[in-house]
Amino acid sequence: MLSRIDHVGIAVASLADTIPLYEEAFGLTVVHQEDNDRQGVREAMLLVNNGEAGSSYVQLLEPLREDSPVGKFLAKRGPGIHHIAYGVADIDSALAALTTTGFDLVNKTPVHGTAGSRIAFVHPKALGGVLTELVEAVEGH
Ligand code: CMX
Ligand code: CO
Repeated sequence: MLSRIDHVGIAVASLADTIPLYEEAFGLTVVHQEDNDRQGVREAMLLVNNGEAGSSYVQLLEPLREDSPVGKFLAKRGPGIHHIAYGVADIDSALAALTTTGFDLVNKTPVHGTAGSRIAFVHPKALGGVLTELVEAVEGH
């Protein structure tokens, strides 16, 4: 079902303060930045690798609102790893399979993700405390 690790989502208080750390430490560059109002985040995608199965990224997430998932996470736990995201070729069939096997989905149908991708989250309580995102990327991302 999974084709790759698409990204690791990291909660940060400030994109402006954190992006330079990844540039300096690993020479990564921001290849995409957007506000996703529905998710309550301003995000920066830093490319790690373009692989055969698709690309992988570090996703830095700054909250747009205190009552958003990332805003609440920062208040409770501070900055750090927020979620892991796996690439899938067909998110509809992946969600159907998870529903059949009884996993608690945050999104029962896909919602809008980075750069026009279709995404859905599995609840962290269902996967040993790890918030997990599935990503069906747009061709070329
Ligand atoms: N990782 C692991 N556990 C998490 C978590 C995370 N990122 N976020 C919340 N939790 C845990 C909390 O610690 C808490 O556990 P306890 O009950 O043991 O204290 C429990 O989940 C409930 O936490 P909460 O703060 O009350 O949060 P909510 O129930 O309101 O929301 C969740 C939790 C997963 C439904 C919400 O964070 C969500 O909808 N996440 C998916 C959307 C998202 O994260 N969007 C931002 C990223 C966008 C992107 O990647 O593009
Ligand atoms: Co993500």
